[in-house]
Amino acid sequence: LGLPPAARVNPSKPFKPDYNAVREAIADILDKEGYDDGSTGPILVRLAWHSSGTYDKESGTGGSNGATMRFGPEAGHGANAGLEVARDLLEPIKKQFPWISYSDLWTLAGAVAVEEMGGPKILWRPGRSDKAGDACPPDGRLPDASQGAQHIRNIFYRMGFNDQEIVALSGAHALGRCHTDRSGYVNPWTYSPTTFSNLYFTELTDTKWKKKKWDGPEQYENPAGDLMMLPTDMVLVWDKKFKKHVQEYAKDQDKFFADFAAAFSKLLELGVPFDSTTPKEVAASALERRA
Ligand code: HIF
Repeated sequence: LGLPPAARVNPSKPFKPDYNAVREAIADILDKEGYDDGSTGPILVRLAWHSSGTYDKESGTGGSNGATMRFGPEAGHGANAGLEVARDLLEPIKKQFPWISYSDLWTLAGAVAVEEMGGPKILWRPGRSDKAGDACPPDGRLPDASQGAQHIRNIFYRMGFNDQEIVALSGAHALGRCHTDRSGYVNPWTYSPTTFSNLYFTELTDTKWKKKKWDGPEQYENPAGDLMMLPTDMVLVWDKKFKKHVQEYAKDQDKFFADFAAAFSKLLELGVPFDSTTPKEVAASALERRA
């Protein structure tokens, strides 16, 4: 019938997927004592982004539809180092709700993580289906942190984003940290890496960033040496067109939240062939339910 197995159990009771239950289950795995800064939220945001950011608007390939990072070629791409941690975290939830596709689950996890860490509501709707390993996008679709403004534009314009959206998305680096054993870089971008805020932009504009003296890859550090910026982060203040948006978001957190929510939702939906009848939002967020 093409229906999920659960739909066939009791034909008199039509199967209705409970996305709110999945949201609750995701919210419940975020706090994790002893892991990084105490939250798995940041790495779930990174998984949602890396599974979506392979999209190429010309060929229509890549993007979140497919969850092809389950397979060897894509899981092994250098940019995805460490993301097995996030995929493994979601595996018990996939087992608990076998009717949800990995691609819907990974993107929903990113949206729920942003919301639960204090960020804006991210409009999310289901409709992604999982593809086989031969649908893996080629390596090199995700950005390289050691490069400059032209590279960032090439990568994000290929997905269909503009300069303002690039800067808005970049505010997600308020979250999480770099790991020497994953990317080679070290440290978080802000002092509140488990709270979604506009601190990334205030750090960029207010702090004196200097090139870090070490054997590792080129990165920038604050005077205390405990916060970091990647070369691709510094580009946002070195490039005048990017910088004006950085300054706006540093001053106006509400504007940042609204623009981030729009751009992140767009990112998670790139290349997804939604049925035109799918409502833009199917479920209240876990946060709203708990309120
Ligand atoms: Fe990241 N990003 N990102 N990123 N990223 C890292 C970590 C996170 C780039 C590079 C890196 C975005 C854009 C870019 C998050 C979310 C987003 C790391 C460190 C690198 C090197 C990985 C590690 O060592 O563990 C580059 C070059 C980007 C293009 C400018 C997005 C906008 C900011 C799209 C985005 O949402 C998150 C969250 C993390 C933290 C992960 C963690 O484990 O804590």
